[in-house]
Amino acid sequence: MSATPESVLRHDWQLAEVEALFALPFNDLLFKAHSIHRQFFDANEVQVSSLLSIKTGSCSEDCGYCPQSARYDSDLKPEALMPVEAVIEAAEQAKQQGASRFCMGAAWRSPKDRDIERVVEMVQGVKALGMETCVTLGMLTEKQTQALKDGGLDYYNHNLDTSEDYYSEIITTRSYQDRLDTLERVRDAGINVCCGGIVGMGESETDRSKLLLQLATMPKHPESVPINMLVQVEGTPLHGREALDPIVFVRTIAVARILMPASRVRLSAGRREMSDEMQALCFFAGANSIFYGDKLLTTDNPMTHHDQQLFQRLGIHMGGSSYA
Ligand code: SAM
Ligand code: DTB
Ligand code: SF4
Repeated sequence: MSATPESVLRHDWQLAEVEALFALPFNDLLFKAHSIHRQFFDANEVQVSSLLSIKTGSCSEDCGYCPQSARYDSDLKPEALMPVEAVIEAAEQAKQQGASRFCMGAAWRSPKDRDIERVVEMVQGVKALGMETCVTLGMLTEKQTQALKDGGLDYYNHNLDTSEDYYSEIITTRSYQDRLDTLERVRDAGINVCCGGIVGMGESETDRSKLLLQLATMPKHPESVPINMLVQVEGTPLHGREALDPIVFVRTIAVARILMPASRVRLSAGRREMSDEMQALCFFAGANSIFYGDKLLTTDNPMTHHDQQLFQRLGIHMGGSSYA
């Protein structure tokens, strides 16, 4: 992103324009998205991030998709915040596999100040390996955000998940505005923003358009935009939702690429349920980042050797830097 002047990026997208993109014939949409992708990025390069759940389960929130909520019976074993050394060891392994960024996720509504101290030690240890760092810890205060920035954190992940209209159908224990407030704090502190959402939760086409519109009309586009396909976990309220048409998923990636041309669009959760061919279409449509490693936070991801083979078959190379 650093090489792209803000002036070439639009922040004034209108809902009708986004809906018109979604409605384009598939080939026209993909051609447009791919052409834009090539103007901003090496079309054969994909950035890879690995995930680790540093604190698992027992979360007080009621996010309807999430196996880590204490309210649902998802068969998950809760685990306290990990020791720093174990986290660094996991990061080392991810680096050996080829990951350039290490993302640490905690099942918190919001962290306590003493948690932040330990997370900062993790960030420093992972950075010392030469990897980029990302954490996702829930809502932050200004003081906590500053502590993370001072500790050298590169990215903060905080997803909007869906449109403001649909949000209360999925989560009732916090508001859309709470999310926006944390995102603003992160941006103001000078930490790169990783923000996206989940599709396949039963939302409408307009909800998907509104989510992307919300992201693309932020004063600065998020540097990373994860597009997750709902991973359906037994015991969660969203288990059993009708699966999203894969073509609509590819369209969502393409529209994200067009609206936010200089951002990394991440083909995130849900790849295990996708065919190789569908993933190839997503890369053509503008996805240029993935979560890599056998596990997401608590659910399975494709095996690394499978992803390596897929990249080889597609002539894709793993990118080191997250910037264009
Ligand atoms: N507790 C923090 C929070 O919610 O911001 C950080 C961890 S939370 C697990 C990180 C993100 O994972 C969520 O915002 C959501 O977008 C995504 N996520 C969780 N469960 C998912 C699922 N079953 N399928 C797809 N994405 C999911
Ligand atoms: C994001 O957008 N997706 C990741 C990461 N950011 C933190 C999490 C996906 C979680 C999928 C369900 C699980 O494994 O628990
Ligand atoms: Fe908790 Fe985050 Fe899961 Fe929501 S998404 S239940 S806040 S871990």
